[in-house]
Amino acid sequence: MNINDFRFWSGGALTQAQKTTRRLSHLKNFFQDKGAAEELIRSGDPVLYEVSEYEGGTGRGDLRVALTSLYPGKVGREYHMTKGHFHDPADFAELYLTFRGEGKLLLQSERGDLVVADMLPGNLVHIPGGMAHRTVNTGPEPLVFMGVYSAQAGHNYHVADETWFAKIVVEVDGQPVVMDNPHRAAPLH
Ligand code: S6P
Ligand code: ZN
Repeated sequence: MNINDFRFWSGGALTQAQKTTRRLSHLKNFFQDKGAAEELIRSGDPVLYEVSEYEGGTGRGDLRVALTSLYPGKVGREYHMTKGHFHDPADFAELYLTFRGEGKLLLQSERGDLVVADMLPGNLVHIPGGMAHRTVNTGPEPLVFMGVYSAQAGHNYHVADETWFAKIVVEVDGQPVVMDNPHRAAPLH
């Protein structure tokens, strides 16, 4: 199953997706190994993920649905991941449902409190308001998941470099390991 296999019905009609493609060149500041990132960008600039967003109205109480396909691979020893963001306003929650693949969801507050959830087919994860969220694909297949959130939520990407999240997800002896981020900036208090 991939994101193009889904169809969104709203108001009795099929609705077109708004599509976004994220290549490594857009995310090079987020990975630890800048040399590995530059090399991969020079040799083709891989697509890391694609997102299809659907809107069921824009009013108070309306919902938006986003389907993401995060492709497998690594930059250095770090697995492919999304940029990560807070919602704007930050207190809007989200619900993730994984359809395919395997990965980790990092959830981190502005103070630096972090929890990790497993993304596996059938796992529903509640992302409370006030938690930045980043997805990491630790498996050999695309990680395909859906997020449902308020149509009035924007996205705040001030987590935009390799220093913000307290943990990184890397391959060690063929296995995914969640470890402390060696470039972590001092948390805000
Ligand atoms: C939207 C939801 C997802 C992400 C997508 C890409 O609130 O959390 O649709 O936008 O997975 O991640 P990012 O961090 O690049 O927006
Ligand atoms: Zn989100």
